[in-house]
Amino acid sequence: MVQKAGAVIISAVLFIVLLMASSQQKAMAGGVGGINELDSTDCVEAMSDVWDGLAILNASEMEELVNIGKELNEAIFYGINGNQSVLTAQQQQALMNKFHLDFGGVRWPWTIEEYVNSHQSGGQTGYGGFISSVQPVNRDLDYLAGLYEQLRVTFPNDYRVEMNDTWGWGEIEQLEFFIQMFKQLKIDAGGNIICANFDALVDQYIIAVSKITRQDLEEVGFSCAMFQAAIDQLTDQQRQDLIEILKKLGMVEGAGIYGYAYLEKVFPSDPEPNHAGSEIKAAINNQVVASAISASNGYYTLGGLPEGECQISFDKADWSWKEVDTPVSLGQDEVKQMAPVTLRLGDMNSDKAINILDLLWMASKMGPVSGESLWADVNKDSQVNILDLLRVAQNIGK
Ligand SMILES: [Ca+2]
Ligand SMILES: [Ca+2]
Repeated sequence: MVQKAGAVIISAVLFIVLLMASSQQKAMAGGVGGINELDSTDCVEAMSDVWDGLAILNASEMEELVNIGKELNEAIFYGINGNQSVLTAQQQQALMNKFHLDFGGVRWPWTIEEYVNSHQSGGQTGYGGFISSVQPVNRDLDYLAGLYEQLRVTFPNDYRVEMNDTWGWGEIEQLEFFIQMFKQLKIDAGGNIICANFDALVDQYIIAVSKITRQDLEEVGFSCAMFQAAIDQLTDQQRQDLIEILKKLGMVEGAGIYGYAYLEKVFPSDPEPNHAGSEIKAAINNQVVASAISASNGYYTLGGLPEGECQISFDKADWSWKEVDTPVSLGQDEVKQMAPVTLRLGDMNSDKAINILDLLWMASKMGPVSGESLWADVNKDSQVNILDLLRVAQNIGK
């Protein structure tokens, strides 16, 4: 669930940028006969809501957004941070066959970077210039039209022609899709794209207005899940940055928490454990309202929470971990960082305490491991003996 959340956020951003790029590309396609082209300045004016939204970001946030866009595109086609590509080789082949699109065709973040570094607005280059250009007062339409044209040519000609002629999803449709995604796509505070929302936008602004079918999109891997998977490959910091930026853009719905849930080492000299698999649940009046699973480094995000008080529990089912409970109070749409939590070894009877009852239970399981005595073998040497009891005794009262 954590990964899903992150992916959603990234997806939204990526989607937006891609749409933007598509729109721009088509606008640039003006020179190609038969394609229904748009004037770049008209496109830029049609995107006023997008510029209004981006105008509240500062230069470093905009730069981070573009950099995250790069990471997402690389995740989709190549994989990042030790992961495999989100799209399979087969899906990438289908994407090329159907839409003439590959990694080279989605270079929009690099295009934006090159453009802002080589053009000025408001006397500034770089992302400061971009942010200056999108301000509602004295919006720099010439600068933005130039950027739009660069983005348009980033997309391959074959893609532009194919989308227009074969699929009937031309520049006008692509621009509208992009604008609506920017205005309507939502993620939760845990970074999960709200897929029902995503799918509704795809239905309304792709399927309903073109010859592209759901099956076509599935074959090329284009889905809410794909964008989520790309978000999942970001670093924790990038994911958190993305949530914060999208929150500023009004794309985050509901409150949420994030942080780290660690598993205790059996011995201090042990290597760092794999912290994956702890379940983090939020409950109100003992009713679970949301849950997430920690990643291998312990990171989790949990979104979709209402304003007010709720109880957060941390536990892991596969061993004798002691559940940790902590209350949290959230404001409307607040995203709160939680203190790190460490699950401790030794709560054999799952009563949320480590005490003599747990030691007595272990003592009744002494000998070679079999069945439920597996839990009592905390040092995993296949024997339940005094070493295990001594280790759990260290955690009494913790
Ligand atoms: Ca206990
Ligand atoms: Ca043992």
